[in-house]
Amino acid sequence: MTAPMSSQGANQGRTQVGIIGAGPAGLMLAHLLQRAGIDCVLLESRSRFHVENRLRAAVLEHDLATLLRQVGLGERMDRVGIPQEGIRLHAAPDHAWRIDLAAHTGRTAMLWGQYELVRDLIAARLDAGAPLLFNVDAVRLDDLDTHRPRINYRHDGEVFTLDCDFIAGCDGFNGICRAALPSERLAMHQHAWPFSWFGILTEADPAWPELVYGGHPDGFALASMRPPGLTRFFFQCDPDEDVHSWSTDRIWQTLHRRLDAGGTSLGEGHIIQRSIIPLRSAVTETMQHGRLYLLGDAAHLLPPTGAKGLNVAVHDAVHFATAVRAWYAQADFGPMARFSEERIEAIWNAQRFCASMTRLLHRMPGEDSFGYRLRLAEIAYLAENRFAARSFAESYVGSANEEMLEAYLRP
Ligand code: RFL
Ligand code: PHB
Repeated sequence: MTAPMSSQGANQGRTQVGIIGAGPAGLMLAHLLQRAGIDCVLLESRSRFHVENRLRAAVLEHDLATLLRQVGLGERMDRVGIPQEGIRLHAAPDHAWRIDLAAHTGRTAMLWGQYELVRDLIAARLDAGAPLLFNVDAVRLDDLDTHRPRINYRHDGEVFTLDCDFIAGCDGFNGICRAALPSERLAMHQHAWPFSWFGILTEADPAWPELVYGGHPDGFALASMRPPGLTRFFFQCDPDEDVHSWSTDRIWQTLHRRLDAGGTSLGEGHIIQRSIIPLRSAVTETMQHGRLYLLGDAAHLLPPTGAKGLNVAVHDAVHFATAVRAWYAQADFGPMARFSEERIEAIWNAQRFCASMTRLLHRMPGEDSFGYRLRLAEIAYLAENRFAARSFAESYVGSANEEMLEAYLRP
């Protein structure tokens, strides 16, 4: 596809919403705006292959799975995705609990790989003939506090400009958009956790039909899955660990020790991919400057223990699309003006949940036997006390978003 242009001149284009970054936030925003008849151009710095094969997240909240069905993205998810009616908590080798998400909330989570969602969104956009440019680098944003903010980008060695009504910065944590906010308007609250995750993808059938979160005295571990028949494991490791210094035997020994419980042992298989993932939390306040809005990881990071990063990114997109619609349909700027404040409140709630799960299940450096027994008592209380389990289940499957989704879906 060639770069969008208009009569304004060679290498100069115009759109209503310029979107930088084709991750879940940017792609979902483009999909929702397109459905509402609002014109947008999506610019992505990486190749289509790269974006469609990034492993990343997998757990979708109940409402987001519902939304995907309602906006024409549910068919493959319902055929191939794995609904999660419960999750398991292990404190191997003696303790294994299950939290029944469906019984506590009447709702379920959906295990649907982020790359699958991204593939469906890209296919829908390209099938509709809507502009989505890969291998393009947004390099500079201009005139953000005017009515005509502009994106300057490079494509095939040439420089282009795109005039917009609004710019959505969906370019992840290392993109250019957050840096375009004036530093005096920006507060960054961030925390680097003192451990990382070692992640592998393996050709092994999952031993458990549901996600297993392990809180072992040695440290955290997690068994997840990717259909068909792949298992995704993670375990806590030191932050300065080298992925190559772990032999295959040592990886499996660590996983067995931290996850096997209740007489069940995880299945081993050929390891297709291995990586080390640092755990970081961050919240950017504010998420807006002039006509630039930050969405998804561009504005916040959550430790993956609570499985909220993808969900929060897609909620940002739904919320922003609703606000943009109100602007074009009713000239009502209220929702745009409230976007940052409303999202930041929701993001801190997601941070609360992810941080509490991270503290509960990971071994802090220097933890003694008292510290571990206290964590074990907390894990047991969470799993066995029905009020605690219900509160956990509500946060995990997602709550309090129904009104917003209804507002979006209302014609
Ligand atoms: P993304 O996905 O990082 O996409 C940003 C896109 O912007 C592009 N880009 C640019 N494009 C044009 N010009 C520039 N100058 C650009 N600079 C960057 C990038 O190439 C990229 O394509 O951000 P987005 O859309 O905000 O999505 C966020 C999610 O990807 C992220 O929050 C989740 O993956 C986090 N996460 C999880 N979230 C969940 O909700 N549930 C989970 O189960 C879950 N598990 C996880 C996770 C993240 C993980 N890692 C790898 C940190 C598990 C892991 C291991
Ligand atoms: C995953 O399958 O990638 C996954 C699942 C649950 C999490 C984090 C990652 O909390």
